[in-house]
Amino acid sequence: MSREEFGRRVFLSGVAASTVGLVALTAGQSFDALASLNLFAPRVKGEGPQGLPVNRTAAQAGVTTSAADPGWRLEVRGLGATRAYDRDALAALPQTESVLPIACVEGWSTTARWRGVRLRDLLAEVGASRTATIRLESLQARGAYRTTTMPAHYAWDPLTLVALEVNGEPLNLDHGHPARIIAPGRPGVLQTKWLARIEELPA
Ligand SMILES: Nc1nc2c(c(=O)[nH]1)N[C@H]1C(S)=C(S)[C@@H](COP(=O)(O)O)O[C@H]1N2
Ligand SMILES: [Mo]
Repeated sequence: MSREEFGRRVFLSGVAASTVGLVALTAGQSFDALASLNLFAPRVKGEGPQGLPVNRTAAQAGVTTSAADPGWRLEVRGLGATRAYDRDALAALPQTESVLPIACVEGWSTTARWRGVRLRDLLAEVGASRTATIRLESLQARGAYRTTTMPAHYAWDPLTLVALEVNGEPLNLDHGHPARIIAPGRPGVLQTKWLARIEELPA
């Protein structure tokens, strides 16, 4: 097991353990109890829509029009096949819930309950290789965070989602509507919002 893989397993088991503990402690309470999982106390706890801080708004990213466009499609491009999904098509696929943090280098971390389509399901649909690096691209036209590459072991992790919802509601525009990536063990900067394209890179 590589060092990176080991670190990730430790992280994942930590999430699993804290989730179990949380359920035990908060059975019957609202899920807002997750706010207590904030690791570094954000600038203002729970600040931002849907109980989650926003680092860059849709307006700041210049995507208010493109992200709200009913003609939006998520393009999934494998080396051998391409598919496109509108939001309804994504919502019609099997949905998975992942409880995962956004951990921003600016000094806050907030755990949320995400719901959406497993990235691995979309990759399998276009016949992507299980070892290929994946490129994620945002509607955002400019800026360092508009795109990221994801190693295969994150892309095929069953917790990694193309999220459509957070904390029981459709994603707010500022949190990445219509769809964003949420993956375990990756810094916030790599959790790409306002997804436009998912691409299998050549080996
Ligand atoms: N397209 C895009 N995705 C992005 C960003 C961005 O500026 N543009 N910021 C990243 C950073 S630094 C963080 S911490 C998280 C914050 O997600 P949130 O605003 O939904 O809390 O989004 C990430 N995804
Ligand atoms: Mo961030």
